[in-house]
Amino acid sequence: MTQFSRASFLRAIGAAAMVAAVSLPAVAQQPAAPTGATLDAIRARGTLICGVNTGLAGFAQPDSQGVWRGFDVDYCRAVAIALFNDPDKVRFVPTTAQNRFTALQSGEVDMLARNTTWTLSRDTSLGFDFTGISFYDGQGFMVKASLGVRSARELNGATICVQPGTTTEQNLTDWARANRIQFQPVVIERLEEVVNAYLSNRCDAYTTDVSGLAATRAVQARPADHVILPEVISKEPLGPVVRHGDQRFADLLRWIHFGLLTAEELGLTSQTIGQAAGDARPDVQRLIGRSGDLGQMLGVDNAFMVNIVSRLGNYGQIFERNLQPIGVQRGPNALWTTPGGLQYAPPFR
Ligand SMILES: N[C@@H](CCC(=O)N[C@@H](CS)C(=O)NCC(=O)O)C(=O)O
Repeated sequence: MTQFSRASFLRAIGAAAMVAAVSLPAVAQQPAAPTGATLDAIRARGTLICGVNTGLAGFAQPDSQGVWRGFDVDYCRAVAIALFNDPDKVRFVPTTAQNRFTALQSGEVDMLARNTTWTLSRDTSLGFDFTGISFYDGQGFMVKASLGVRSARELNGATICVQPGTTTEQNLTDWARANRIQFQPVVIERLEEVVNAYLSNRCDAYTTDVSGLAATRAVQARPADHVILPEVISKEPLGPVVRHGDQRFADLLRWIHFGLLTAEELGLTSQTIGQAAGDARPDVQRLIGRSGDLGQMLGVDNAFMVNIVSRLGNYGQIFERNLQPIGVQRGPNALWTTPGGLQYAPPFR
């Protein structure tokens, strides 16, 4: 036991009401949606209903005018552009880590564009389809700089704040067991409350996806007072999710993501894609819908990628606009053509 042992455990006992057993999300197995049902429903309604985070800077958060902004938000807007040529034909529904899956299963939302990790059980028994990996992430820990902790290995005996219904909660248990680290979980459902618990020293560390830590740190009065420890203890491939069985909707989301990557790969930006008709490269002609009828194959306008990229930018532009302000680097989310980059789109043809 280290510096954390006694004081930490006493604090944890004080917060006993907040401490729950490590739990799995209360979601049931769900029958698959009929193919095309979601797309038909969205078209009939005239609006996409997108499940997003309750508020994570850079990913999904209403601005001072109440307009939703962020990386995940742009994925929702891209779908609305493909379907309605209008980025505002979206109703954003905030979902917590715990209630996001029931929201999707019950049909309350059409899709999730929300830091949700692709796992086997979510893909199968929860009845979902992950449509790609829009953001490669991993789980980390954040502590107050004043603690002087430099490594997660020093967290033996610590109280650790975590949200339920997450891979975070499961990884934390696995990691602690594998590394023989004792910890006291403080499990709190609402993001704001879990962050407040960390800020008010009810826990020594806060753990979630590193992107979530960066987003939380960026909005603190003094970000430098918080340190993200170097250990990344898991793989968290995040991406948009739909209900199982609705392949036409899943295909559309999948190829929007690949189209955004392809635009970046081809050097087409929000500023240039509108003038790309004269670009003789066959790949460009297909992406902008002047050959190949690829949009039609997805049930949308052949110019859907021009409409999306001209308004939102390509993948790199969406990334930089939303995530540079919170200090997130491209890292593994660089294109595959850059060393260390994992973002790769199959042929857009
Ligand atoms: N990627 C993980 C964690 C996702 C997650 O929900 N993280 C928290 C902390 S960043 C979050 O977004 N909470 C927002 C909320 O519950 O409103 C998962 O899919 O289980």
